[in-house]
Amino acid sequence: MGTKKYLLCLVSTLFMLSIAGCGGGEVDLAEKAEEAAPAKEVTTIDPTTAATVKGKVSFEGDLPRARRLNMNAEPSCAALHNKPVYSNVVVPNENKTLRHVFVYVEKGLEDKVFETPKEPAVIDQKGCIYIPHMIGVQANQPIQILNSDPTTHNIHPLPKNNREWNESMAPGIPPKVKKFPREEVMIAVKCNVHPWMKSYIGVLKHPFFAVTGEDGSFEIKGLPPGEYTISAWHELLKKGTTSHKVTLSASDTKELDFTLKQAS
Ligand SMILES: [Cu+2]
Repeated sequence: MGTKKYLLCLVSTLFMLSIAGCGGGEVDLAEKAEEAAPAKEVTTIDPTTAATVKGKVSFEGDLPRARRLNMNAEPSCAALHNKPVYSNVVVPNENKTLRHVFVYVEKGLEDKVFETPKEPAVIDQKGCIYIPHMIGVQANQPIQILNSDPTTHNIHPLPKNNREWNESMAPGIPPKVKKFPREEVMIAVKCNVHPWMKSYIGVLKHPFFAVTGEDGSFEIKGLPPGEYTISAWHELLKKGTTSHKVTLSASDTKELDFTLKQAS
């Protein structure tokens, strides 16, 4: 895109006019317009009245068998493991709950502004898988990406609402730091070199999210009293109880359980 056309598009966006014709630059231009907007005042939450939602995410019905990852195409990856490695997509826990479910406040915080954490979230490429499999971050929070492997990876997020990029990372390379400025649940991440590598990043404008772990539970603390929609996202199990409406009074702790199943 030439400088003249670029400026034209930028100006159009700032004045909320049509950006048709700017081609693939919409995301970049929207980012620039957002950066230029005056910073809103950060919402103050009174910790003495803050509320909590917690619960667990279970599954219903049969789950697909865990898929074994075949790393034979890359002997340097296969050599990093002395036992079979399974896909992290569907991971049931012993108590019939699920790992790797992103639970978050979907609605109810639109009029509030939260400070961006300076502490980075971390994704490691280790054993030729992404660790962890799923993270949540706030918009513009730094994401530090490591390569702990003796092999080259090429990390490639596939956002729809943010700018797409990919980075080749040779062994021993210093960590890369990236950020996503706009909300997006979820951004799939792949490796251009190793087709079995996959992970997810959830980006929100607030800090009220959790990823379920070994006991399938979640806890979201510090919420101001209000009415919320709390939702659960899993890569494969997208049916069942995927969201709850909840009203939180001052200092409430409410329990919410989700039950996910596969689309039939
Ligand atoms: Cu890789």
